[in-house]
Amino acid sequence: MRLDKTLCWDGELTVTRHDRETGTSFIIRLDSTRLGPAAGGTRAAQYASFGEALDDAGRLAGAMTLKMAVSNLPMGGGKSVIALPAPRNEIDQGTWKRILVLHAENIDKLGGNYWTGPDVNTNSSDMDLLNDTTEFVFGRSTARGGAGSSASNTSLGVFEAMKATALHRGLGTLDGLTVLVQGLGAVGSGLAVLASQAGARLLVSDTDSERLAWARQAGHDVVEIDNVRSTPCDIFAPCAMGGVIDSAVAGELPASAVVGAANNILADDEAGDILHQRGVTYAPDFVTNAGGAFHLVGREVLGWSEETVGARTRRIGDTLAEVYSIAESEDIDTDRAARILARRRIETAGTHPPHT
Ligand code: NAD
Ligand code: PPY
Repeated sequence: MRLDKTLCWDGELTVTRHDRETGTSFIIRLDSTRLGPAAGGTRAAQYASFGEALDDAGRLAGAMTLKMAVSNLPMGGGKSVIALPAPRNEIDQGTWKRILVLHAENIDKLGGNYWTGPDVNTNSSDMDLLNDTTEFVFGRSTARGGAGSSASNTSLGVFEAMKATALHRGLGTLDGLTVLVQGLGAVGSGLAVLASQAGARLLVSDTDSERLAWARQAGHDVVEIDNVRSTPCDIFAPCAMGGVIDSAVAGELPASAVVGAANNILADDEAGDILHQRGVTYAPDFVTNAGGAFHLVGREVLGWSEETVGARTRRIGDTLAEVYSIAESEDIDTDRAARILARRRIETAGTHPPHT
């Protein structure tokens, strides 16, 4: 029997459903429950094929496992993908509500083995709606007793990662460095503000002209979408979508370091190695963007105060220092080094039964 690559995924469980009425496909992938129930957000997007959506969910779920482990959070990794029949902004409110109710039913059937949260194209109001049908939801609005948006804490974590990486790379503080932020959404805009306050010169890029208007007003220079990966900068910060650095881009990227919020920044296994060989320091995304997980899991599972969430998020720089030290001593790229650190933590933590 010849097996399709997409189906030879080595995570724990895949759940799929199709809704003929809206033309929507639903995917939930549980990569690992070794450290606790699988957790990870719900991404809503259009995909070229069902296979692509399935692959994306698998890669995103795998990144959640690594993120939780490397961050010492007592959760496993999972992710949901809602493959939409049209762009999100073209879907009317009634259809969107139906889509969320069906998704919530799927989550509920997993009985707490998977907890969702916000991701690209879903927010706290959507989490409130899911919570009408299922309890297994992080990131509801504060009015509904949830932790609310995780974006500002994610920005803080990426900012800490940027400072630690600049120091490690011998660039010093952010003062006077050129930082290129790709994607001025909830996380990227917060990061841009923090980096600018720290004295960085900002270059920014977004497909949404309204977001650029804000940046122009703040005095930041705009880079055309197609020129982002060829524009010289000290630190490149991908904060839009994943897969922005493949081997070809890695071979030419005119930056000294890459530190961003997007999940799965590297498009292939070779890209990390090529950056390493060229002396471009890559801060692994599942380490740098863990501020969102600290916020959601910290507030809603571990009972942390906002201060504790902030303090734990500021320690992302220490975790990165550990990653860079492993990379140097083993002479491997930083993505591999971070995976080693995460796996060590998974292996030493043992197996946790679901719901604990
Ligand atoms: P968002 O949707 O608020 O922002 C994304 C921004 O990127 C938007 O402004 C969009 O217009 C822009 N964009 C899309 N395609 C682009 C392109 N080709 N070039 C330039 N800009 C483009 O999302 P967000 O919450 O800010 O998250 C950003 C990234 O960080 C996502 O990949 C997300 O998975 C990841 N992330 C977010 C969190 C969180 O707490 N929000 C946590 C971890 C990881
Ligand atoms: C992410 O950090 O990529 C997420 O998907 C957000 C999240 C984090 C922890 C639990 C649920 C969702």
